[in-house]
Amino acid sequence: MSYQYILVDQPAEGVGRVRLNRPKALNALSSPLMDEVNEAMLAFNSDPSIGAMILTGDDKAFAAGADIKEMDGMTAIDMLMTVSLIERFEMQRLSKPVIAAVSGYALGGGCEIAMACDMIVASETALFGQPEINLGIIPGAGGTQRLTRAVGKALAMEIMLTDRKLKAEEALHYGLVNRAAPLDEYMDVAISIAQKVARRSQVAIRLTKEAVNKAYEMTLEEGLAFERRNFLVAFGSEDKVEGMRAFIEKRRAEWTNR
Ligand code: DAK
Repeated sequence: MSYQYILVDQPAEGVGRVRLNRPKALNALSSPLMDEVNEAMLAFNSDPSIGAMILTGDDKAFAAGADIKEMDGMTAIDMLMTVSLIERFEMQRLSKPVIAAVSGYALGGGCEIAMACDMIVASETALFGQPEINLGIIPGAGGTQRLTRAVGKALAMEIMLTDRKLKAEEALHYGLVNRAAPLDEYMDVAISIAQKVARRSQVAIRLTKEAVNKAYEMTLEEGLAFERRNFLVAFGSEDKVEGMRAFIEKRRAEWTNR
């Protein structure tokens, strides 16, 4: 499959990577680019040889937001009817974990897509923000919800109402990202985390991801019931039998993802 706005590869066994590739526009998330990301991520999600994915940009920009030049000429109804990734795409809905490797700008829709991933690795140059307020709009792809859950109401308000931007170290401090790493290391860190995920049972990984995401959407009681159900599904898997036998026999487990 050849793409115009993204690069797709497998930097390590079991790891699929999608790189946004519109450097001249700081990887602004145009509809055609979004459609390509959607297609590539869905393809990885249904490829049995892939256990985890990385979504990234380049060193200067993860993504500077939705494409303002595209949105400039659009009406609200155009926006409503546009089948764009930013409107429809939720990394969270993919069954396999997605790690955002963020360097440079992650603004507006860029920040929102990173937050919709399961983990974020930031380079030291990463800058997170929701500057929509400067354009007379508000975040529309999860910013008001995910950022608030991630960093708390007070800071989220400041970021969204005053365009305060968070550097990598601050983002780490406030729990928005998993790791902050030097520019020449952040991708290796992301790949290493993705490999750790990809080496596990895809059955158990999928059930875990699902249950963790429910923590945002359910009461504790409902969430615990959901977790118990997923636990029992995992307990009935062939990988459970293999995992426990491998432990007892002091060998590495050979997962069949069944
Ligand atoms: N869209 C289009 N082009 C962009 C862009 C963007 N978001 N960001 C940068 N570019 C382009 C610039 O126009 C420039 O292009 P040329 O003029 O060279 O043709 C090129 O990238 C380089 O940018 P600059 O010259 O501005 O570079 P600087 O280093 O001086 O500044 C900057 C970098 C990131 C601070 C600056 O470019 C900037 O402020 N960019 C805009 C950031 C921003 O406001 N982002 C939020 C966009 S609004 C929705 C859900 C969500 C959304 C929409 C709909 N629905 C549910 C439907 C999301 C909205 C947003 O993300």
